[in-house]
This record gives sequence, structure tokens and C-alpha cells, in this order.
Amino acid sequence: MSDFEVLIHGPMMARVVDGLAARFTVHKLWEMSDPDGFISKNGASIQALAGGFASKVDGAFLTRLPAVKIVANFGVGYDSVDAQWAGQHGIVVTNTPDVLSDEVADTAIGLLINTVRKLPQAERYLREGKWIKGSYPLTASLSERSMGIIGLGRIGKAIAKRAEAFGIKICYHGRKQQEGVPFRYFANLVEMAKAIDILMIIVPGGPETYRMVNREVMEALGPNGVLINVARGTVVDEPVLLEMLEKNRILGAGLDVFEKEPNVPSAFLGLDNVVLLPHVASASVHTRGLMAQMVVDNIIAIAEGRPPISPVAETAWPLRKM
Ligand code: A2R
Repeated sequence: MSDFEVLIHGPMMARVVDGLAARFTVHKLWEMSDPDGFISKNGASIQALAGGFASKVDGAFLTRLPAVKIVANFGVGYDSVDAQWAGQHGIVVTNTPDVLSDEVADTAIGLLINTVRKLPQAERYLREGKWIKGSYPLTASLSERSMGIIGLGRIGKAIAKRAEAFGIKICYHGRKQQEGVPFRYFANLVEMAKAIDILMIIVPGGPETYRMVNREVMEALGPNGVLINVARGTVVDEPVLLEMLEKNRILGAGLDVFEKEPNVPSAFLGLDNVVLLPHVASASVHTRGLMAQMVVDNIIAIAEGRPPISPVAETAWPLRKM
């Protein structure tokens, strides 16, 4: 099996790198002085690609790896991989669902509380020695609120379970109504935004959801509205959100993701009504370890001629031959 060659696209946890290196020949693209030259010279011998994929893994890129059988994505969101193209060309794409749902849901609720009760701002107030001069101003409350979840999938449902325990009323928006779900469904996102005061975004990224949270949605959410994004920065119209926050046309936002991360528009940094996180929703040692093992196990499965553990919908197993 040592002739099975794996290309790791960008920096990965030791559990991925070591786990793969124990079984296969591993190439670390991000450590190479000439990654492009490496692919031109050795692309044909690569059978598996692993990574978190900050850049696009599309048909043009995968064509340069003609023997590749699997693209193992570290993370549940795989919007940077053209899974449709991969499936049509006999390449399976895998992701890391389920194992991160509870962690992301915990972070989402933490971010919501921090945003509404301004806990990070209050902590900064204390550290800056301001408490001695007077109490921190009163904040908004989580009480008597309702939450609209965009994307009531695995993570969305884990968030709903937690939010219910806080007494928050839940409804959701998706492409279709789900059977057996006790929450009100809104086919129209603007209508949902009018009915709620917490907008929880946990939908996949990609062209279908690009800036679906637009001006109309944010205006419908209104001045008491709180927007929490633990999905992808691309789902929200970031310049409009910035304007809404600057003009206090929504109450606040909690953002774990940004359109061009790790670059965050500097105007966000000066605002008091936004809590900013560096895309850490799943980033605990425990959960990232489970995700890492799934990347390794998916590649081992393909190398051994077994079905992958977690193929994405576009490359459902067994792959249909073109
Ligand atoms: O639309 P539906 O009924 O298939 O519901 C899915 C919803 N969804 C959408 N909703 C509105 N417009 C769309 N274009 C659209 N596409 C998908 O998002 C479903 O309820 C939810 C996704 O759920 P899962 O596939 O179970 O994903 P999971 O594990 O909850 O992760 C969601 C996302 C990832 O893709 C990452 O971007 C992020 O969380 O970490």
C-alpha cells in the first residue's frame, strides 16, 4: 500500500499528517518551495488529496491529478470543492459531518449569549480598569426571544435543541419543509426574518446561498434583531451587515466566519455591537481530533478498496460511472 500517494493541500493537524504518513507516501504541498512545479511533475501519481482547502479545488485543479480517487475534506462544509465535477469524473469527495455538530452548536449558543449580553465587551471594560469608575451599561436580554434558523440540518437541529432549553421559540427556513420537525417552517426567508429577533445562520456556503442574507432580510430582522453566523461568510452580504451595525439598524451580530477570512474588514473591529471569532466553531482538541480521524479513515477506506465512510451527497457511493 505504500505506493498509494497522498497530497496534503495545506497545514493539517498532526493526527491527519501522521495518520496518513504511517500508511502512505505523503506529500506536503504547503511546505514545498514550488508547489505548482511539484503538481506538474508528480500530479499523475497522486491518488488522494486531503485538506481544509482555502483555495478552490475545481475541475481545472483536479485535472492535474488524473489518478486521484478521493478528495478528503477536513470539515463539514466543502464549498471550496467542486463536488459535482468530482463525482462526474469518478472522484469521491468526503467531509466530516456529525462529529462536529455538538461543538459547533455549543459555540453558536456561546456566541449568541456573548452577542446579546455583550460579555466580551464587559470583560474588556473590567480589564481596562473602567469598573472602578462605574458599572458596565445594561444590555439587551435573551429572554422572550424567538430564533429563526437558516439550515435546520445536523448542526441546526443541535442548535435548536440547546436554544429550546433557553426558552427560545424556534422556526426555520430551508429549501423544503421537513417532516417530523415540530418547528414552524418558512419557505420565504424575509417572512421568517420579520417573525423573529435572532437569525441563526448554519447553511452550507457556495453559489446557491451566496449573500442570501441580504439587505431585505436584515431590514426585516429589525433594530432588535441579532444575527449569528457560524456557517460561511459568503452567506451574508458583509458590506450591508457592516452598514446595518454602524447605523444600529440591527441590535448586534456574532460572527465566526467572514467572506475573505482570515481577512476581516477593519471597520468591524471598531464596532461595539459585534462579537468576532476567528472561525473556531469546531476548534476544540476533542472535536478536531475526531474530524482528523475521519479524514484519515476515509482515505484508508478508498486505498483498501472499501466504501468511503462519509461521501458527500454529490458523490454518493457507489459512484455512477460517466
Ligand atoms: O434546504 P434543505 O431543506 O435541504 O435544508 C438544508 C439547508 N440548506 C439550504 N437552505 C436554504 N437554501 C439553500 N440553498 C440550502 N442548502 C441547504 O441547510 C439543511 O437543513 C441544512 C444543511 O444541513 P446539513 O447538510 O445537515 O449540514 P450540517 O452538518 O448541519 O452543516 C451545515 C453547514 C456546513 O455546510 C458548513 O458550511 C457549516 O455548517 O459549518
